[in-house]
Amino acid sequence: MFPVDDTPLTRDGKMVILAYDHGIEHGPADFEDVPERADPEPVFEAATHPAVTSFAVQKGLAEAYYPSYEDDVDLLMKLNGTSNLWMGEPDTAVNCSVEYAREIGASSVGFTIYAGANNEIGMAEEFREAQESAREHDMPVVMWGYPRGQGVKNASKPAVITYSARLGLELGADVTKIKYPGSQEAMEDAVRMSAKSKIVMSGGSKTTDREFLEDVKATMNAGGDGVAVGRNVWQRDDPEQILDALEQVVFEDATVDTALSNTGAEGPTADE
Ligand code: FBP
Repeated sequence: MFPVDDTPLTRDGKMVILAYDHGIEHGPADFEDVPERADPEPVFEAATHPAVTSFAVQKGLAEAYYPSYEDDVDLLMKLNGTSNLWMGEPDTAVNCSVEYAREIGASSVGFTIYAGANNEIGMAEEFREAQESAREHDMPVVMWGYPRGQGVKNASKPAVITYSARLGLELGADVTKIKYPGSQEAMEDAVRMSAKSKIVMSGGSKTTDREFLEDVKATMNAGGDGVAVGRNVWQRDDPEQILDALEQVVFEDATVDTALSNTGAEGPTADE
């Protein structure tokens, strides 16, 4: 097994990956409520927070901004991605090679596979090439495990999410990023299925501080290894505050209440 714990992707074997590839995946809609975050600069700044183990972006942002941040930010290059304007079956284009990611300064790479889509086979074959190339360069591989497409009736079903956790292990991902399957028990199943491959929870659309941290805490309690989060950090008014709280929950085993009161990040509860 690749020694992912000895790489900058992890700290004490755990991860807070800050994701900012939404401009390609979702488009300008994700910046509507936070127009200032369409500018990559403040989000690169947020990635310098000590809680963030790696920052996941596409090639264009890395080329344009990473040179100013290479001393303070660890780069996870997302190798594939497709716009929301694409109306076919879920599929994704390979936009960057592992070699070029390394050249720009990435220490790890990320790759989406839409299991259940008509082109699952093509994506898995592209993944093979990237995974083997990453091995040659001693770079960890994070799989964005997002089952969707014709073969998937309900992408939120725990059994489907657990299957994608297993897929990560079987295809040679060091870390598989999965949606939160709805409960700690379901996350325990996913963690069990991923065996030696690590699991991080995908942040999802913006919720309250408490709801988000509760899911992260349940993931850690289930034996998960951290979080890969975008909107729940950079769509907030104060990304630093939620990153302070994440630091406590992921790396210091704090309860959600403790993290919220220590950081002043107490947002409204779900019923308020
Ligand atoms: P979020 O925490 O904002 O969900 O970001 C994680 C992420 O995987 C991004 O890397 C990616 O752009 C997005 O979610 C994909 O989301 P969706 O499942 O809506 O396509």
